[in-house]
Amino acid sequence: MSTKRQYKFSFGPWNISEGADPYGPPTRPPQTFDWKLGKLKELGFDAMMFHDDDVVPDLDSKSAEQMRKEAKEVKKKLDDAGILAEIVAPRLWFSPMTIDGAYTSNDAKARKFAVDRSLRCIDIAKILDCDLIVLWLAREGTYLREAKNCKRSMDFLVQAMDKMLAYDKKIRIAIEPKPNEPMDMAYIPTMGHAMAIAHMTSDPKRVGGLVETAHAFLAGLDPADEMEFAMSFGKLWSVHLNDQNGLKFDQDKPFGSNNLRSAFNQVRVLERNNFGAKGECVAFDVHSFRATKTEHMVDHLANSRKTFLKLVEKVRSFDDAAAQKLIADRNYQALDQMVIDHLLG
Ligand code: XLS
Ligand code: MG
Repeated sequence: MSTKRQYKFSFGPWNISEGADPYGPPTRPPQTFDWKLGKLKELGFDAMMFHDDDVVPDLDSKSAEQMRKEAKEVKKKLDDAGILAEIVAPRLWFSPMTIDGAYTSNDAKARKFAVDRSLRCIDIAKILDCDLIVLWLAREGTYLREAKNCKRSMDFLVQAMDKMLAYDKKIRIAIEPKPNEPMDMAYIPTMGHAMAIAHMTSDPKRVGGLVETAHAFLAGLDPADEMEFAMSFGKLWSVHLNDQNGLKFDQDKPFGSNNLRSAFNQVRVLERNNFGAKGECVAFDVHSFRATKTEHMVDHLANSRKTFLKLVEKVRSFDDAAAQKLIADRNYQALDQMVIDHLLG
């Protein structure tokens, strides 16, 4: 294994899941936070990503003092394990307040709830020594476009982010685009939309992006291009690597499980843009298959990391000079076969 630049890896407590889906109950027993943290360390990961209520369960029912107490307890566990908190995301999609949207709800009370909850998320992040807030805009969209007004929704999103940027001068926001699910049509579906709205905020240099492989596929886009587009702005601040088999519900399959050529190109763009050099983590936002047995319930994380590292070696051993000669000769058939041969070799 090359000893060149190393990557830092991350996953969230929700990535060790019990296998329930909309059509059936759990197939595996729930595990404790301590068990999951122990497994994260055992598997050679460096950081954990969080929703705010992964740190402080039932957050909306907790006082500021209780929230701080519980967040400090988690921080101590992370410190004792030598594990970083990579990101904290406000989980705005469960509350009855956000049934019709959070930041872009038609109801001003819901919009206020969403911002207030996001400021508490920032409080939690600060206690975990984390400066990166991820906004996956789960409920920002519509079931029918006539119910909302896109320009008004963009104004609401900018206002919400401006309140977060004003609340704490160090915090950064990474928008995680997704074109749908749970909404029929989401706002901010791609990295292009995320970069555009970032430039409408009061402090654009503190608003960047996070690309999730499956979300790019769901938008009919190439995840590697979405990543390199964000990196062309210097604004790819995390990635959620996983995989997806076609345009259906977000499968969060293990990295490389379906689209190995795409996985190779995702790693290739991260490599050539020195992703991670400023502390960015490679996170695997993956789930076990529902049929996975309890004794194998973290293997999808170990496998995703193993596949990533094998592809790093494939990228580093790819004959770029030979590829450049074929490109100069516009011999793309040979280039195509060269990549295939390299991946199969
Ligand atoms: C869902 C998102 C979610 C965020 C964190 O599709 O990927 O997992 O990354 O809430
Ligand atoms: Mg994700």
